[in-house]
Amino acid sequence: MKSLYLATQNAHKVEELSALLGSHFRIHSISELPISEEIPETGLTLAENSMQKARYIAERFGVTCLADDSGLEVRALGGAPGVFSARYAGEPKNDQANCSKLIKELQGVTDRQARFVTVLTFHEGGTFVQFEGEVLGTITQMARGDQGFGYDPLFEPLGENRTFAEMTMAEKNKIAHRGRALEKFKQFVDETLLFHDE
Ligand code: ITT
Repeated sequence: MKSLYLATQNAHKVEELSALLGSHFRIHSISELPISEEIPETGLTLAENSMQKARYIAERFGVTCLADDSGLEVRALGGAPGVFSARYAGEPKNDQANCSKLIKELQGVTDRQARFVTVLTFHEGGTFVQFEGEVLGTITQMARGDQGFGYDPLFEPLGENRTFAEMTMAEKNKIAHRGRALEKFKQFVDETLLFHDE
């Protein structure tokens, strides 16, 4: 089975990605690599940042890796926080402060439509390929639930009356942005048969 490094410093992403990829790869976290600094993210789009994270790890350590850049886009806020989702309330990254800011920004706003988007970058031997996944939903008036991470307590996917934070990881993974992008990646892996011999 081929080794795959997850080019993320977010433990929740590692958990979600590992749960869905474990049968395809021997999964490694980059906490196993000698890296203490934050991986730079200076792009203006999710695709750029995802690529930047994958290249940073692939080029420094010569490993096959998968990076994830994700964001929440809120229609009434013109797509914000978007690519700035992790630091919406400023430095240092803080999920609770981000959620509080979002609730405040949407006070009295009736259009609550939003979407989560993930761009995955698979980097191997100097080449790369990207996969996108999205999920549509609405932003609730108040935080609900204690599962997941980030904006999960405020996001109710379309057709559901629970937020992502009120679902198990398996329930969220089935319908969420990251799970959908991963399904495309797994299909690519199966179709290209690149990894079946190792
Ligand atoms: P890495 O860059 O190390 O992967 P990060 O947390 O900084 O970790 P991003 O740059 O992709 O990741 O930031 C995305 C932010 O969007 C993240 O911090 C959360 O606030 C939010 N987010 C992403 N996916 C989410 C999800 O599935 N549920 C809730 N919030 C999510």
